[in-house]
Amino acid sequence: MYAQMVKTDSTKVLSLAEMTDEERAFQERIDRGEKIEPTDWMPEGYRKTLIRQIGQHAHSEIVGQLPEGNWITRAPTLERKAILLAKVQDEAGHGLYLYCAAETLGVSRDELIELLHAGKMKYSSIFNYPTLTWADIGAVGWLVDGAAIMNQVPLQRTSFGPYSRAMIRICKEESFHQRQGYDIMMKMAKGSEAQRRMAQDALNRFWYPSLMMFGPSDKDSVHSAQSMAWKIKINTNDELRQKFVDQTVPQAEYLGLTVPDENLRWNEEKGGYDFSEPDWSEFFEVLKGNGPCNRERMEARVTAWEDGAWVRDGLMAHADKRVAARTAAE
Ligand code: FAQ
Repeated sequence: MYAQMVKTDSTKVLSLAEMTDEERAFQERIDRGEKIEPTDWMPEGYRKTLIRQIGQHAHSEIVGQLPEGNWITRAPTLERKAILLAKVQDEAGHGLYLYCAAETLGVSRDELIELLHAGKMKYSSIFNYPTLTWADIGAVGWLVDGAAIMNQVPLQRTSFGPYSRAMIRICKEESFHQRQGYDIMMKMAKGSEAQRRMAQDALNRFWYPSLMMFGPSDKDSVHSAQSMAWKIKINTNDELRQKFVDQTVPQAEYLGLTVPDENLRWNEEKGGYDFSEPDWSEFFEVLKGNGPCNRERMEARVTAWEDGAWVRDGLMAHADKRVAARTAAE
């Protein structure tokens, strides 16, 4: 069952003529902009693709707490500590909404977590990079949450009802996260020379990993064509990456920081920036588990899961007792 869920068959796009009557009726609903709800008929590939994407998204929110959680005890002021704590808690909430959305497709949260821990499901590549200084927390909020919003705003219009509704609240919270990150960057960039250098260094290290968050270039994206036909994805990876660069470069200029790309140029004709691609061999290495923090992140998650077993057991024992008492009373 696990293997079936991991291997999706979403790569081949069928024409309307090649579809069965059920598949055609389903595709026509999508094309009319109708939402698909959990009890509706859906092709197996649609269900599996959603489980893969929503599950990966949920895991990203949970693993994504680690690089920032690392700084809660070291935030420079009480106010910054409270803000960061709230942000990290929000990410836990996002993970939970998303696991719930995935559960409506017939997979349990425990199964998804087991797949993650067994290395059979992914989480976003970005969270395999370390947060070495306080400026990195600014860069994560500004760039990582910025990239996440760019990707997730269109997902509010995704075809699967529970996923699109989860996205509405998540996007509101991500906007606050992005603003708090930019606020940290402003303080650092306009602070002492050492702080400005720290902000520049954070931008240097997080720029290309943030561009990688949108996934491989369109020619290497396995799932985009079918996912877009099903409106599981609304834009291609390259479209969103371009929008992110166009939005972020003026923000870097306002901070007085330099985007670490000597090929970065405004292209009047296309109405956007030309920019260097990330190092895709690094991206695929990170996906294979060879990024700077992959092992550390997985160890932290597995340990947290094992350490929390007594809480889950306690809750279940209590729940079982209540069910037994209710049954006896009936
Ligand atoms: N990292 O064919 P495509 C956040 C994989 S939330 C790891 O283009 P697809 C909040 C992909 O799974 C960030 N793997 O795939 C926060 C596939 O492998 P598979 C997460 C990646 O799905 C902020 C293969 O490469 N957001 O940051 C990545 O059509 C701060 C081929 O790629 C979401 O998950 C990657 N970056 O497009 C939390 C949004 N990119 O499964 C804390 C929803 C690609 O066949 C602090 N997801 N892969 O083995 C999506 O929009 C899509 O899944 C994409 C990838 C765009 C990420």
